[in-house]
Formats: sequence, C-alpha cells, structure tokens
Amino acid sequence: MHGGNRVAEVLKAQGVKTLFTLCGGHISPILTGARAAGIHVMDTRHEATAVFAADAMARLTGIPGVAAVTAGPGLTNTITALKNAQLAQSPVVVLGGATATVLKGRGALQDIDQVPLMAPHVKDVFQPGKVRELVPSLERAFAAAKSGVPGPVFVECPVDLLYPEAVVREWYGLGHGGGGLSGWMQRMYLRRHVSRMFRDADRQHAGPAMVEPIPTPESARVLAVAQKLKAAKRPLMVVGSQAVCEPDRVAAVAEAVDRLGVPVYLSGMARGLLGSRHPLHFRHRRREAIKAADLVILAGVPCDFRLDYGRQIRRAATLVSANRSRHDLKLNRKPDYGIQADPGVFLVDLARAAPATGGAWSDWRETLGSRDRERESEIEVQASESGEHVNPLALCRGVDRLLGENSIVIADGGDFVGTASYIVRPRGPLRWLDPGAFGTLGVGAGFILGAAASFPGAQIWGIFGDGSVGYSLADFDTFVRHRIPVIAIVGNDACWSQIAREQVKLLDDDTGVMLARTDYHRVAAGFGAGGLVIHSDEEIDDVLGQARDIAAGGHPVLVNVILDRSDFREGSLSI
Ligand SMILES: Cc1ncc(C[n+]2csc(CCOP(=O)(O)OP(=O)(O)O)c2C)c(N)n1
Repeated sequence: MHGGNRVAEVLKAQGVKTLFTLCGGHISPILTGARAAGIHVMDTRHEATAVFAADAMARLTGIPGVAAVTAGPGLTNTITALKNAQLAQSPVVVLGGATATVLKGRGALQDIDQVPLMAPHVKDVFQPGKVRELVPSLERAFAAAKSGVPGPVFVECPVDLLYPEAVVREWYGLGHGGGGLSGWMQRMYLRRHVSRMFRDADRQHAGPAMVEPIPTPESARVLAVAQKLKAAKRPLMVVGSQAVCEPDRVAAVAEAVDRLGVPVYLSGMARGLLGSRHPLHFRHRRREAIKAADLVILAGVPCDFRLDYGRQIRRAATLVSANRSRHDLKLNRKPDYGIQADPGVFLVDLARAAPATGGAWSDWRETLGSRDRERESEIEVQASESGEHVNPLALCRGVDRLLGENSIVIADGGDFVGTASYIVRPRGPLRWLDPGAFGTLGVGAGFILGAAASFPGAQIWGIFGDGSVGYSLADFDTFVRHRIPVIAIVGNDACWSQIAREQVKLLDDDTGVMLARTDYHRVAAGFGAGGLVIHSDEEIDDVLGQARDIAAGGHPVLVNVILDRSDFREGSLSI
C-alpha cells in the first residue's frame, strides 16, 4: 500500500466517484491508487478543465469535487478555475504534486513555492509531511471545503509520500554504498529522514465522511420576517446558487418557495428550481420588478454587480437577506433583516412560519405576469425575424423545444449565452451551470465532464460562444475518449460580440475582437466527435434533432451555428 493508495482510500470514503486530472510523474500514484480503488479517473487536456469539472461535480452532488494536478506548471494552470470555484463557493479539493521533501527549495524540476500561490484562492492549505499525515490531512481538507461557506482547498502532496517505500529508498540512493565518510553520513541522514517519513504509515485509516452542520437561522428572526412578509403588498424573492448548495435538500427548498407564494426570480444554480413553468416564477424584467417591490428577500444572493450593488432595491423597501457568508450578507447594502444561515434552510423555516397565503398578492403577480408575457411576445417576434444566417433567438428556441426532462445545460460564452439564458428553460433545479460571479470564459469542457460524471445518462447541452469554445476544443478529445455524449452548440458570429459591442461603440475600433468563421464542426470531427453545421433558420429543428440522436447513441457532437451578427457600427466590421 503506497501513499497514492492511501489518498484513494480517503477519496472513496468521502464518496468521491470520479477524479479529474492531467497526469504528471509527481502524482502518478494518486491516479493508479484511485483506479485500483474503483474511482473513475477522467484525464483531461488542461488542468483548468480538471478543476472546472471538479467544481461542477461538487455543485451538482454536494460532495467535494477532486482534481489531481502535477507540481509547478500543473498547479499554476489551475488558478483561474480555482478562483472561479472560490467565487462560486464550490467545495473543490485540489491535490497538487510537489517535489520530494528533502529537495524542496533546492532547484528540483517543477519545484516552486506553491503554497503562497494557492493560499489566496482557497479556504485552507494542507501540507502533509509524513505518510501517516496523508489520511488526516485529506479528511480535514474535505471537511473544510464543505463547512460554513463552501469553497476550494489545496492539499500539497510531496512525491516521496506517494510512492512505495522501496522506490523512495532507491531514489534516495539508500541501496548503495560508497562516497567515503561524507557519503556514509549523508546516507545516515537520509535513512533517518525516510524512516521518519514512513513511520506508523499503516496506523491511519480513512474514516467515513464527516457530516458538516448546516448553519440554521434563529427562529425568532424567521418569525419576525414572516410577520413583515404578511404585511407586504408587493413582496419579491431572488433565489441564488447558495440556496441549493445542498443538493439533497433542493426538493424541500422548491416546496417552500411554492408554499410561500411570493413571486420569485431564480439565478445561478437555482434556475429551474420550480421546473420549466410555474406561476410564481418570473423570468423577465427583473430590474423593474425589484424596483417596484416593497419587500425583497435575497436568498443566497449578494448585492453585487448583478443587483447594481443593491441600488435596484428601493430605499423604502424592507430588505431581507439570508446568506451563509457574513461578508455577502452586508455587501454594499445592510439588510433590515440579515440572516446568517443557509438560505435554503431559511426558506424552508420561513415557509413553516408564514401563514398560508392562498390567493395573496394576486394583483402584484398579475402585474409581473403580464410583463413576462409581453416580453415573451417580443421574443417571439424577434425570433421570427430572418437575416442572412441563423437568428440566435430562433436557435435557442429550437434548443428549448428539444431539451429533455433529464437535460443539463452548460453555459460558456457572452452574448449568445445571454440570449440562451432568457430563452432556454432548465427543466429542474441543478440543471443549469454557468461560471458564476467570476464570469470566466472557458468553463465549458470541464463543466460538461463534471455534469456527465455526476449524472451518467443525462442529456447534456453545452451552449458556447465561438470565442469561448476555443478554450474547450482540445477537450473534445476527452469527450471522445470518455464517451461523453454532449451536444455542444457553438454560436458562430465570428466575433467576441459581448466585448465588440461596447468597444466599437465607445472607441470606434474593432482591434482584437474579431474572429474567423472557423469550421468548428470540422475541428470536433477531427477529434472523432460528430460535427454538424446550421446555416439557416429552416435547418434548426432538423440538425438539432440529428445532434440529439448522435448524443443519444453515446457520442459527443458539435453543432456549428452560423449566426447573424448585429452591426456594432454600421458597415464598419469586416467579415
Ligand atoms: C477568461 C476570460 N477572458 C476574457 C473574458 C472577457 N469576455 C467576456 S465576454 C467575452 C466575449 C465572449 O465571446 P463569445 O464566446 O464568442 O460569445 P459572444 O459574445 O460572441 O456570443 C469576453 C472576451 C472573460 N470573461 N473571461
């Protein structure tokens, strides 16, 4: 049993089913150990993809997602994905290789001071220095990732803790003599070092996963909010990702929202919480609705840029905010009722405390409903406008029509994804994944892998901008090797539109924002995936249907959708 087996033993005991990685000599025993323990090892083409995948799996299953990456450049390649997980409050465990304990700081291959690099982006860092410390360090890492405000952690695993003792002794040259007195002394020192490193290695065995307590609200505070809610004329709720960070409790949260009877907007991972259609769920004109509300409940939603730093909420309105994070609770605007607790539990408790609402707030709901319907009709008209190529709204409506009940949608891009987000209706909770507050392009491939590993058999759609898909293209190789039957839709407008739009308007210059009409379907085909193309609105249903069938047969497929591009400045952009 080597250190890699011990690491795997902990992963298994914590309920980890898949380990995401890109290999390196420093971590080989973790990969072989995981495989031997029956953990599926999914090897990617970029370390960021491995961490994005671990992030997605954590969000979807509630069990910390795990990525193993090699020392030095393997680790530095994870930083963006790690920061993304931190901002999304996603419990990820990054296992990083490191040089041998005696070689640290002595110019070994890929040896850099890794901890200061990782520390700002994680909740905690763990550095086992002996084999017997591997198991407890990892167990503490899992607990830290899940507790309080969830987030990523880093475990640095020196290579000589991971390999079999005999191999390590050989590396340290302990099998040979020679070198005179100084050689003898050096060998004595190293022998002692290795013996200390391996001493009592067999004493530690992985225990079951710790159940982290869920922070619950004080009942008096909940009752006070229930009273306030009863008196409200135009209450509104915004429910965000943190309210569904315990996947086991999502159904109870949905039931509570339904029972409360308060009009609701859903964001992040909470999208789809009430299914694809529900009378309390409004999707459009959120800003207007928030401005008109006299009581706003933010469940796991901070007053950040997405709510204009809190300015969208009227000063006179009562603001109730429930959040696990003390910082997020008060960010930019102090709530009248700040509840530091799990927002999902808060909603469940509030629904119990609030009197049954029956037909309450029906005028208010009707006002919001008519605005929603008005916007839907506008979209319908816009979707039917034909241009030279494909209308992005028509395409997204086509995707929405084909979306299965077991589908998960992964969003990675700018304007095209923005369009998809108000047209495509996730069929249930935890069925829409976007990067979150960090707004990171490039999450696509990793999120697809994480979703597929979490729900084998689910229908997985990737909605990409043509700029964003560039980060994920090499991982079509991963999709093919691991038979990930994703339907990847690429909105090809030959442009980084979301940026071009503003840059051209403000600076009258398109430097750096244009792309080519690349044949992304051929790139995917080159990796062995299916590749289809849509040139016109008339082809949408037929080609999307073909793509769905390819995926249903177990193969990945990329659909390159040639989109119309809006003129940022009439006649100025060349394509
Ligand atoms: C890693 C990263 N790099 C750059 C950006 C800045 N950015 C935000 S949206 C966007 C354009 C996205 O273009 P594309 O994926 O083609 O989608 P489109 O807007 O064209 O639909 C860019 C470059 C970012 N958010 N993340």
